[in-house]
Amino acid sequence: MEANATPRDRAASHDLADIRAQFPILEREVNGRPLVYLDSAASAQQPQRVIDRIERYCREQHANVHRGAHALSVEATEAFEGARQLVAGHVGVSDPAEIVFTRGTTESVNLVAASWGAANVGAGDEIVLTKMEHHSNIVPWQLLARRTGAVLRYVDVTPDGRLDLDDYARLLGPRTRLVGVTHVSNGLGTINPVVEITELAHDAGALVLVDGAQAAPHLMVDTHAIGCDFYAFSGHKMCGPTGIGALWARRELLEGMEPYQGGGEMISEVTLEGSKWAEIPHKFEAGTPNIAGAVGFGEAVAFLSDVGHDRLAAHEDEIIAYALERLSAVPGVTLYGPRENRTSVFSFTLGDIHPHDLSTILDQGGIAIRAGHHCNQPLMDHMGVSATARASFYLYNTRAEVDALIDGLGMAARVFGGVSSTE
Ligand code: C6P
Repeated sequence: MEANATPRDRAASHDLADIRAQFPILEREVNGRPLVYLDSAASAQQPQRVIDRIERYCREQHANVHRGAHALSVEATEAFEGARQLVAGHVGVSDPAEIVFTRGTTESVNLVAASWGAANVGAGDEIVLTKMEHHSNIVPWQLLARRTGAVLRYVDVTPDGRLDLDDYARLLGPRTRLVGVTHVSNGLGTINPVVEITELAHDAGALVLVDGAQAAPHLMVDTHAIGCDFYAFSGHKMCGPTGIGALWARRELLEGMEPYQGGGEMISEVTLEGSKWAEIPHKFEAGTPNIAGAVGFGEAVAFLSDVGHDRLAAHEDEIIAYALERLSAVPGVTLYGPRENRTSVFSFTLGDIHPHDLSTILDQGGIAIRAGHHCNQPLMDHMGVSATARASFYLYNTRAEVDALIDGLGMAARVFGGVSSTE
């Protein structure tokens, strides 16, 4: 802590130390150096209480859900359904039946494309996506378009990394059935104006699916305030385990949709001639679900809620401002994405050093970043690069870790004999 730190700075630093202490992985070393984990946009770390909750479930409560009349099955079902309620609350939803547990954002989008899409999208109908979508909000729609003859249209991205809303307005038309948009770009950090986007889509008679994978961990999300129709997100980006996520949709939409997969759990009656479906959300949860994952996901959102949105947001603002200041001052760094209305995910290149080389050098110093196309190939094509380096921060990251990243970039520039700016 700097010598001229104010009492407020000291309180914030104590607070951060308290949060970091809850994440055991942050104590480990990588390549002989303290771990600096700057890859939370790919997968965030889990606090001890999430690890403990999953362990307690496995050790004391494990049984299949919704099936047995025995005590363990009842307890497991309560834990599973309790988690659904917690996850619902995290996105401002009061009816837990509107939350379908999925494997994550990818499966949530596939569910909507396969179920709602098959029933509502035909030849010549249009689906409007954006050039900054993650592959999981593009490929399921391409599959649907191949099956149905629907047409995909993509909203342009401005040079400063925002959606071109004039282009969006132009693309909407009488054939638009659905707009799919990411709430926060995983490649640029841009926070998209999803309320305005939803209003325009609804005026055109289209539904809206918001990909919340990078928003639910950072922003106060209220699906009703957004007004959208579907909201998809993943547990592992918000301090929960992998293999679990959720789809939110309005009750009447879910009730009107056909099941995504068939099997056990999702039926109320099966005869050799046909079947009747279970009530929502079970209609969309065929087979034994990821019970331990759901329980861990519930604990993760309870953890985030205990930390509190104000604390999360204040920390995020501080890290964004500091990282922007320091990264922008590094000779040869090209930073992608907007300066404002963004989250703490920073894509950049350093001169002509390949992002994979950059990430290897940083890894030698214990610094974990991601390098590549980040499942954003159309966005990369649009920006004219094949890959970027990406540092992403979360509630446990410190200013000292921003400094470590900057020092690591200095080291990489020296190893590669200086950098020539690509700008
Ligand atoms: N992005 C990243 O490093 P899954 O894999 O289903 O949990 O989430 C997919 C997904 C969907 N939308 C957005 C905006 C995302 O960022 C992701 C996951 C990770 O950026 C892994 S590619």
